[in-house]
Amino acid sequence: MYGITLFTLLLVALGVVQPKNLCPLDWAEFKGECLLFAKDGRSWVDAQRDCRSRGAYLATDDNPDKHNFMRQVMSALKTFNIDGFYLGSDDFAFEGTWRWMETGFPVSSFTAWGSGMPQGEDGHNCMKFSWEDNEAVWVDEDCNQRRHYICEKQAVDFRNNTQIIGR
Ligand SMILES: [Ca+2]
Repeated sequence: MYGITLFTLLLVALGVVQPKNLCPLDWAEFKGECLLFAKDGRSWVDAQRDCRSRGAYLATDDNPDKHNFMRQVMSALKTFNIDGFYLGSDDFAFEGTWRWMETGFPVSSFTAWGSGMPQGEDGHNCMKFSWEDNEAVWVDEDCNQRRHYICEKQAVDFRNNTQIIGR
């Protein structure tokens, strides 16, 4: 627990976690969603399982504002050598067809693939954040690799125990 508390204090100090009771301890809040940047490393399937056990799912990165927010958090964590986070998209079903776990919709309007990505290999079917120069970009990773990961769920106002709509 010491490590988790220290981690939270770090994020608060960096201004990327706003302690407004909208998200559980250790989760960052952004526009009505809670994001957990997991410090431990898991395979993509195990990461997804861990997110589900928290009532969440592997995160969706589908618009520039959210992308920039996650980039900001990851930039802070990078200085502590916490790097490379799985996202909630894969091309298991059809090679080259990437879908978001959250909605089942194809990855389409917003994309952030790195140069030459995705590699388009059967052995690389899971989306992961990586750094390309100073930009956070997607790469298609070997799903068996143990990586950090980002869980996401809707923010809840714990004072009223109601879902935050339209924030
Ligand atoms: Ca693939």
